Amino acid sequence: MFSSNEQFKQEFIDRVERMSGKSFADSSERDQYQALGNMVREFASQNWISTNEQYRYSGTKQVYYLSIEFLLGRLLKHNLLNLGIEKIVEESFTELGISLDAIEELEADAALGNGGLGRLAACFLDSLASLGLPGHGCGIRYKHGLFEQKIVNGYQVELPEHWLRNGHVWEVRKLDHAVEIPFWGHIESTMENGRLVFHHVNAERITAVPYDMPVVGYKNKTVNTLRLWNAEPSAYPIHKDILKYKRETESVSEFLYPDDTHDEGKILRLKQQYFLVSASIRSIVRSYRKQHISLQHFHEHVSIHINDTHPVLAIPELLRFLIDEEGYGWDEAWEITTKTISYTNHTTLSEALERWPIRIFQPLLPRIYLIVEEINRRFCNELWERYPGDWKRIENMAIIANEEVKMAHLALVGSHSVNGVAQIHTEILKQREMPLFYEVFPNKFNNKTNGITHRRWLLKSNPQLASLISEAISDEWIAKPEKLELLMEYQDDSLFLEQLSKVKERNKHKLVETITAKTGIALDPTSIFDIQVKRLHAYKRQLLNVLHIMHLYNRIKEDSSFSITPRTFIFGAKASPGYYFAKKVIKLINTVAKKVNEDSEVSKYIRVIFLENYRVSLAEEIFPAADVSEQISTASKEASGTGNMKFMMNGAITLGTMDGANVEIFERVGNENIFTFGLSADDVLRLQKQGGYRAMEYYQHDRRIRKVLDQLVNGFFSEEQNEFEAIFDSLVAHNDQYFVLRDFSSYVDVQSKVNEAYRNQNEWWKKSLVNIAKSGHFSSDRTIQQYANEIWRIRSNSNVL
Ligand code: F58
Repeated sequence: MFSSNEQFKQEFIDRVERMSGKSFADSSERDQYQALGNMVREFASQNWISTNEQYRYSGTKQVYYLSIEFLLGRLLKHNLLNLGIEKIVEESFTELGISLDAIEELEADAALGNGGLGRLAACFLDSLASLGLPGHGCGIRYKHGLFEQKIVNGYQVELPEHWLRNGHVWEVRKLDHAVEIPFWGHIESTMENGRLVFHHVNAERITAVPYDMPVVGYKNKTVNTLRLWNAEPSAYPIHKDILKYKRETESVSEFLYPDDTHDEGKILRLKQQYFLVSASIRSIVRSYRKQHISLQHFHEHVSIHINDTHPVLAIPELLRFLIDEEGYGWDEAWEITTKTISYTNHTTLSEALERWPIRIFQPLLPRIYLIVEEINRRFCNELWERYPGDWKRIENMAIIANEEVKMAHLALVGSHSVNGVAQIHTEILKQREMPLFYEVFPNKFNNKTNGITHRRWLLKSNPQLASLISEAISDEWIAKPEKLELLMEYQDDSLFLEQLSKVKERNKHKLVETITAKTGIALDPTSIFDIQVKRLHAYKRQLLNVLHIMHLYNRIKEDSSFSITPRTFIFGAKASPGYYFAKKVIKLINTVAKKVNEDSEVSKYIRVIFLENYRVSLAEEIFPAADVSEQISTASKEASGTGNMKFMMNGAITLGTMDGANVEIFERVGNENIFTFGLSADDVLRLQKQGGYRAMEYYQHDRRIRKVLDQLVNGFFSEEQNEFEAIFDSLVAHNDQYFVLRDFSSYVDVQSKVNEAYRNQNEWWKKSLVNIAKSGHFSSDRTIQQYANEIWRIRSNSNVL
């Protein structure tokens, strides 16, 4: 389309003027952003249409990835890169005196997710399209994405996020594909031609309107679709109070994770979940129907994947569709459904498994509830035949028990594949968390270790490293990330290692500029950049990191001969708004940061930064600048982690527990290229069974721990005396469920090994190089290819490529 810079510039200028109604000279950066975005989307549209046509005519099997979260971040540069037009745009902009970076800044992050689970979905979409695989996303078009975080006086304050304020150039509203979703009301049944037929009477209907976004594959002409559903009032409301109905309807796609501490919030979340799956299944069937009349072979042409249990109602909804709307009998409908649906589990924390009270579920989704009851009845009967008299086991495995619907049980029973997201996680699911289900369905369980898209997390966000790599081993690694391994040849090439260190230095400078501009705090780019960025959660143990910093502070103060390699500790994390403990940890990090940074003696060695509003676009600046990647979860609790992979790919060294994907990073880079510490997952699980360890003894007998913990409550930080009492209590009074004090000593030791290691620069950059070289395995292309081959059984459509 753009054969030369001249042609691009002319079209761009015309477009800016046509869209803004201003002369190009008078146009604003926003006008330019809008024009560029539109041009790029139109450009992608040609391939979007042809990809859809190819899929339709070839009848190739399609996969739909249903997820309550898609943490996309910005799309402009990503799309330019994947379409292969970033060079022409960059050069033309330079000629026009426009900064592409400044234009990119105008795009709001699409933050329709809160962490790894949502970002994984976004990486998967990129890999599906880039591998030419027919895979599409289905989600919700939340009006407000994840809240914007402000830090006020050290505390997290949440502000509503407005990514749609200026519209979103990448989406296309498809009103003609809207569908109606029923809630509430009641079910009546009649006999018709010898069949029991169910009618949903007096239902309140919500219109689901799709907004489609193109998902552009990397230079391969494939453009898949991310379909996000918007909730709108139905044209035929039965409600008397129209305003109330409108408000309630729109609230369904208003917020990601509404507060569910009360029933109203719970109802809204469940409504969102059914809204997503029902709308998606209707649209999937509609598209399937363009080539097939009967749904008998649906599972041979369609795979539906559910990302965690949030979309698990896809199981009863597909059954309902087949039985109520298509007239299938239960057994046939059940077979089609289970063969269509596969499920990923993302947590070992049993408290995180979703359950819905019947009193909420049944009235909101009366027909779906009847179907879940029937699934449960049949499943319990089967169990009874297999384990006669074993009531306890059946109760533990039932889908409905203790007045609740257990969503994970529904997913395990109603799908043909259940996967964990790292080897250790899958083993824990099989052996410890779901052993009863593993015994019944051993063949359903499988592992798919997570991955990240190397195109966004290396090629786009760290262009200098990408070029250095390509100069050395050619750019073959972009299509085949496992080729990064060729870098191993440069382990002893001191010139290459020197260049690697220079790239890191420049990335650190860039991050320092961003931080200083935001906080006014000057940082030393020659210090070790030690970074922990992730959701704030007790099991991720940001607390262990900050307790260690407090300990370092004490060491520097106590012992004038104590010297360490200067280190900058950087944190970024959002705490869920209702999570009291997590918010206290944020306050503690900020309090310690202030004390450290303002102390001239201590700040010679260490500095602490809490980066406000951690999000995808900020992450893209952070990973390339890291030396040390903090992955310090209590072993057995982090299902996989994906930040660990992003750090590794950018040459940071992992400092971590043997948890989640850290274990597989360890296996690949070897002991000398990673710093591990702490209890193993087996230790933790064994101790937990015995009721934990004695945290109080560690407090009493380790004077380093005692000193730090006392400082939490003795006013040392000149804060209110009881500010950090809850943290102190979690460790001592409540016996430290996350083994923070137990792992403290081991963590201090490994941290001092990091200091030592950094002193030998040549060795350090060698470690860094090995990490980059071994990171290709953690590309989501590998992960997606495994899902495609082993679960979905889809193939790339070679005509599309
Ligand atoms: C994350 N889960 C896991 N959940 O914690 C992480 O280990 C894994 O790498 C990642 O999934 C991808 O598999 C996660 O992000 C959530 O955000 C929950 C969503 C529902 C509300 C509670 C948090």
